[in-house]
Amino acid sequence: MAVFMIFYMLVIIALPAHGDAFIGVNIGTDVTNMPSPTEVVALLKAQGIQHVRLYDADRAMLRALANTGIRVIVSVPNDQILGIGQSNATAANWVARNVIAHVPATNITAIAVGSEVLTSLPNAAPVLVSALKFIQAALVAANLDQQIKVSTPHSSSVILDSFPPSQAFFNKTWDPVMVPLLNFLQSTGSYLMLNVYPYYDYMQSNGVVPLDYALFRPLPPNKEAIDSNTLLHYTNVFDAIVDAAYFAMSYLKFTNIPILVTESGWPSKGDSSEPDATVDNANTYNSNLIRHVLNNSGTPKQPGIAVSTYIYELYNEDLKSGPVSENNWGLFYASGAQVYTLHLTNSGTVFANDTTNQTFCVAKSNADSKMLQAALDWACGPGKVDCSPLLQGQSCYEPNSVASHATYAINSYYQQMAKSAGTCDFKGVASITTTNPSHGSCIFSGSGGKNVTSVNGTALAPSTNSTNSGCLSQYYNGGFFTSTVILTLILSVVVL
Ligand SMILES: *[C@@H]1O[C@H](CO)[C@@H](O)[C@H](O)[C@H]1NC(C)=O
Ligand SMILES: *[C@@H]1O[C@H](CO)[C@@H](O)[C@H](O)[C@H]1NC(C)=O
Ligand SMILES: *[C@@H]1O[C@H](CO)[C@@H](O)[C@H](O)[C@H]1NC(C)=O
Ligand SMILES: *[C@@H]1O[C@H](CO)[C@@H](O)[C@H](O)[C@H]1NC(C)=O
Ligand SMILES: *[C@@H]1O[C@H](CO)[C@@H](O)[C@H](O)[C@H]1NC(C)=O
Ligand SMILES: *[C@@H]1O[C@H](CO)[C@@H](O)[C@H](O)[C@H]1NC(C)=O
Ligand SMILES: *[C@@H]1O[C@H](CO)[C@@H](O)[C@H](O)[C@H]1NC(C)=O
Ligand SMILES: *[C@@H]1O[C@H](CO)[C@@H](O)[C@H](O)[C@H]1NC(C)=O
Ligand SMILES: CC(=O)N[C@H]1CO[C@H](CO)[C@@H](O)[C@@H]1O
Repeated sequence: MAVFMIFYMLVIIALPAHGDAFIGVNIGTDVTNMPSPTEVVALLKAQGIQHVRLYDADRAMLRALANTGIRVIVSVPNDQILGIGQSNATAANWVARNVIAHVPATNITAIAVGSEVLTSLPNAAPVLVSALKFIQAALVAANLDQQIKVSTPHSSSVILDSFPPSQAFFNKTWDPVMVPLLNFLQSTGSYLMLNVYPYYDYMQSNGVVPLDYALFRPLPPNKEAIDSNTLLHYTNVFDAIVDAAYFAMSYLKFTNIPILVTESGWPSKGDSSEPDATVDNANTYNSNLIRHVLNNSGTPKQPGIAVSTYIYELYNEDLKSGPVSENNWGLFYASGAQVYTLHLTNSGTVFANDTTNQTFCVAKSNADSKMLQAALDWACGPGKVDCSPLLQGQSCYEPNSVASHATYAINSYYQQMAKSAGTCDFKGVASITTTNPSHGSCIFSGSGGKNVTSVNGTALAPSTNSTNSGCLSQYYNGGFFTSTVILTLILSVVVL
């Protein structure tokens, strides 16, 4: 046991920590009304998506992604692998046209050479490693090999006997490719790209894999899967598959190659033979997956080692053939509308549009306007709310009424105080609502989970007992506002 522990610790130490795990999204384009690259990028920005994988290296898309800060994996489509794997000149051309032409404006971080080549295009397998090496050589020549990694995404079906994970190994048929490939990934500091689909494991298991286990839902302790060789507990299928890949690599004596999950997801709709392809399950899987990845907990075998993951996928691809589920893996329709709203409140910065628990503090409709004025002045003064959007010409000036301005200010205060109890009262003129009061370009704090100003103010909002009546009306003046904000602000501090 002691020997085992030491070995185990060495394995952990050997794996380079690649910083925090992130969530990315795959962008498939088999869509009837595929949005323009500009529209795609607008959606990515609105959703806070910072990492994407393309299935090709589309020029217009790469241009639209320029100067956005979004990190991009480009792909060599499967039908170009034979050519690239047989000619270093072809590979160098591909890199020049599809990579060198776009960096550094477009932040290309990796090249995925093909997609599930071993299982979907086995006749290209003999040249797969050559293709990776030729592309790597072209990156080295351009001095881009430090910032751009080269790898190739695998189907998890290349891993056999994947439960218990400690007994997993790669299908030996592919050892002649896998061994040089892992050597390449190790020597270039790249990662194993793996597509992880608990949905298919669940579907193919004929009831052996519980749905909750596939969906990251809590299991009763007696149903938790335990690897009897390592005594590691598995609470979800995703971790078990990733660990099976780590074990399959160590079986071939590779212990320091990180894993990047290039695809994972759940379909929201299926035909009659796919009863678990539902909106609820898709939402549960993807929401839990995102939380799990961003929590940085790693896997039972490699705790704390980031397993960054790209969700499959951004859009529903209605043009894909196959069962109905093939057209329903997306988070969005081509229109940009959500297929479902992920349950992600407060869990991170991507997909920040969960409105499930969103609450706002607003002025009551029958509130006395003097009391509202007092609340407004208090929030913008001692409450330390940034009320500049209420100034004339700014986004929340219109409608220029005391009720509207007070609502903006007291809501900002409420969000700033992390919605804690008692911070939405203001002598009884305020109340909590779930309706987002944002209008036009006036975005209320707390909408979309974004722009929630950090808690800096230490003053407490006037409650039922406050005697502060507020006398300065710098944020509402019935239309006679003059630009003496700074002066009045100073005055208000002195007066209060
Ligand atoms: C998500 O929120 C952003 C603002 O944070 C907004 O621009 C975007 O339209 C929202 N997306 C959806 C689908 O509601
Ligand atoms: C291709 O490989 C040959 C032989 O190794 C080498 O001489 C040549 O420079 C390479 N060409 C490119 C474009 O990398
Ligand atoms: C590109 O992405 C890498 C990896 O996330 C990051 O370290 C780098 O700062 C980015 N470069 C630019 C110019 O944004
Ligand atoms: C291993 O891969 C070969 C080639 O794709 C395939 O024919 C065979 O069925 C696989 N073995 C298993 C056990 O899946
Ligand atoms: C988050 O990580 C911590 C330890 O890193 C772990 O105890 C906790 O269970 C994780 N939470 C989730 C939701 O995975
Ligand atoms: C919403 O709030 C309830 C009660 O506080 C909590 O149990 C639930 O997890 C929250 N939902 C989300 C999506 O955050
Ligand atoms: C919070 O206060 C600190 C120290 O006073 C200041 O540096 C920081 O900028 C403030 N943050 C915000 C969002 O106002
Ligand atoms: C309000 O006044 C009552 C009675 O004077 C007192 O018991 C209570 O603590 C006060 N509440 C606050 C928030 O000051
Ligand atoms: C939606 C929205 O209002 N976003 C804003 C959040 O805050 C940042 C910086 O404070 C702005 O740049 C965004 O426009």
